Amino acid sequence: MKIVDLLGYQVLDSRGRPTVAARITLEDGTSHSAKVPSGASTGQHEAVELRDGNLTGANSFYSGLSVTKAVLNINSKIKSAIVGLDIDLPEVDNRLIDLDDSERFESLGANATLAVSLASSLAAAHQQQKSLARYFQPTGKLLIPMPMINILSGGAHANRGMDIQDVLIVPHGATSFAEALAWAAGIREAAAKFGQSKGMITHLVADEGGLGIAFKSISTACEFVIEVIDSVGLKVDKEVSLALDIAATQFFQEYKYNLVNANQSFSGKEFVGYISNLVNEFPIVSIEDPFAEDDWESWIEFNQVAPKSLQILGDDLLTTNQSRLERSILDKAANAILIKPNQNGLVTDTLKVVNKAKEAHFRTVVSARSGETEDSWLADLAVGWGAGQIKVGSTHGSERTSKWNRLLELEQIEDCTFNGWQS
Ligand code: 2PG
Ligand code: MG
Repeated sequence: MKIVDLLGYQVLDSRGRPTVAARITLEDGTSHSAKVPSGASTGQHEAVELRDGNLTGANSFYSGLSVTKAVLNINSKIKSAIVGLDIDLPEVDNRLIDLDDSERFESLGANATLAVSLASSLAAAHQQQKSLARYFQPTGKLLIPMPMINILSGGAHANRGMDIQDVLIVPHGATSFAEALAWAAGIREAAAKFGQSKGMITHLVADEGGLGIAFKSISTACEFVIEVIDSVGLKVDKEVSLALDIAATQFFQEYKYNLVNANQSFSGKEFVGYISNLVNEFPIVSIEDPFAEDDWESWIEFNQVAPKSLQILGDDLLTTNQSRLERSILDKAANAILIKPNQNGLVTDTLKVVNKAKEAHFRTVVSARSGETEDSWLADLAVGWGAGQIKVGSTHGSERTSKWNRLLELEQIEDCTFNGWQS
């Protein structure tokens, strides 16, 4: 079935900032559109998000963040290259690479390429009369991922009220996705009430729907969430554990890890010790970006001393990038990778990263961004790719619930399993 039209346009994300949407029309008259998300704590090795940077004129209200250049790339070069093709995702992605063979889509913008690549995936799934999840895995039981849910937010997502970015929970004792989400929603609610009862400011909700309570120390934040889990009658460690996104690149300056709220500063070696103590003291099953994006030495050192069962998850370190993943496999710098399609720029190449990671027995966690849209394609990708885990933020905000709700739907309508934490 042929692509008869392509339209790029600017829309808003959950932070009220512009982002790119693309809409593909097929010869049967159906249209398939997708919007791309955008990060705040971005890694410098991510594919390039093209923004206008204009502070005057029609789009100046967006403080230079408008994306009309990326949109124009879709409506000119990309449109000419793909209209008339038979819908085929790998072929569309190859055409995008032909148009921009730079390392990180510097010319077209990864926000333009991903929007088109995603819209093509949806169109290709439609052609085969399948859901997006089933397009990637046509037969067999689908794996519904274990969610990692944000309870407390800090760092770049909450005005740095807490030094680290996220304290999350992993409801690994749940026997279905629906149960896992119910537990998470209960814990998120109880956290707000508990904080309020202690006189904390709990009405400030961060970018990903978590509570933006200002905790001076990481330990106090962990203790708080543990107390809340216990208060709703769930067993800490046995049923629900903690996960942290340290997002350490954000507070790494001049070779020092500076915990500003805690008023502490560490060398790389010292911070390896600090993180080791933290994971030994608390029921933490996953730790993301404990060190800065290019501090490979600390990552490698930590990997040697960390408990074998701990998930050491690379986000800014790996940026969904094949060569950085390969380096981390060789160097034994991590054992899991966060998968964010917009760090990569193409759906097919993101899937290649997932497959490479699985081959190396790295765990894969598909992740939303802090600036999201109401689209739910991420849920289908996580399921269709058998990623095993997903991170979407908290249980608040429609840009978050659209993904959770799609997973609830897939769990109902598809032949699927929910294997738990180790899958
Ligand atoms: C992260 C993400 C999502 P951002 O660091 O993992 O939580 O944040 O999209 O701001 O990079
Ligand atoms: Mg992260």
